[in-house]
Amino acid sequence: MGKSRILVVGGTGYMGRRIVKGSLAEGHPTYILRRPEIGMDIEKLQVLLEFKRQGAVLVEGSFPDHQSLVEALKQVDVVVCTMSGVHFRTHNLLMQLKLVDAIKEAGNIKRFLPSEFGMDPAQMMHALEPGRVTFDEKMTVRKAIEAANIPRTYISANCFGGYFVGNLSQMGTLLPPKDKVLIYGDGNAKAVFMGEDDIATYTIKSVDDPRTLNKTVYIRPPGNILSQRELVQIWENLSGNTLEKTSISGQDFLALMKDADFAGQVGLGHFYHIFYDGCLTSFEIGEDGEEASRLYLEVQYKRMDEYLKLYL
Ligand code: NDP
Ligand code: GO6
Repeated sequence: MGKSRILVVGGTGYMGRRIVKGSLAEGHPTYILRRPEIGMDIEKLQVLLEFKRQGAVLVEGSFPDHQSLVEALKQVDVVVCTMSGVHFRTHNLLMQLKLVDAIKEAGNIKRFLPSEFGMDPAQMMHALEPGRVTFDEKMTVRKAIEAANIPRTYISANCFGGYFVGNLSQMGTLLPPKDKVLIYGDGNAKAVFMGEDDIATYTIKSVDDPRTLNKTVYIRPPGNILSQRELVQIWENLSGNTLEKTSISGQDFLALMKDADFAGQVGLGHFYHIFYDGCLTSFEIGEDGEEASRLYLEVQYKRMDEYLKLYL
């Protein structure tokens, strides 16, 4: 059996471009949706042209144009969507419903991976407003996929290193603090931190795997299950610099919401669930799930000491 043809939707985005890279690296015939809405976005176009140079096929298609999506889908076997999450009150994730309709009509798609790549939305039924919109929309998309009986895999990738590790999980910055670090509560809730390239590698491995059919793949490798305090300790060891730690109570943390803009409120809610509730590790992976590092033992996933070295 040959490698499936993969269409990446959202291929110029943060996770999408890594998925494209991973797909090409694994030798999958790789297709990227090229949207006419690209307009004058020269950076996006250059990313696409570089992927084309590396062997990807660019296929034109637009969300408002149903038939164009159907035609694009007919050329491939698998669809990985990395549509943007909720950032500025634009409900991008629900645009995937159009993709679901097109997949239904095309009828040839062997596996669909919708845009998830974070916390498992099925575990977030009690999430706080307004951040819960991310999970609600992802669940709406799941319902549509399941109602249409589309073969699928959901990837729960936990915390992207770029947003949660380089900054020692400090909000509003992407770089490590120099003197002081804010610790969430006792700092001992266990989270899961991942290098983005490894998320892409595990994602691509799962697309042709019968073991992941209609399942959620949790990327939760044992070496990357860490508390915020452990993450800070790794950085202190690497940098040789001890940071002053101040703890913020859950109540005080949530009170920050009233002065935050929409995106900030979404972020605060997500951070609260991760670092105070410990929502990434508070459940066992059940019958409907698989853990990625147990499926793909050959992947040498990046540990967070290695990841943080980039920030020295
Ligand atoms: P990006 O914000 O980088 O956007 C990805 C792509 O979405 C864009 O490149 C674009 O595709 C497409 N897109 C945006 N707006 C539209 C639109 N109006 N119509 C059609 N396409 C659109 O996304 P991320 O990579 O940050 O997020 C991908 C997923 O990962 C989301 O589900 C998000 O929730 C999750 N995530 C998880 C994180 C974690 O720590 N676990 C961190 C950040 C995100 P094109 O390339 O075609 O222009
Ligand atoms: C990442 C962020 C970082 C927000 C997920 C505000 C969906 C998920 C781990 O877009 O809101 O500073 O699971 O000030 O399922 C954003 C979101 C993180 C990035 C969380 C995310 C994680 C989305 C910030 C900030 C570094």
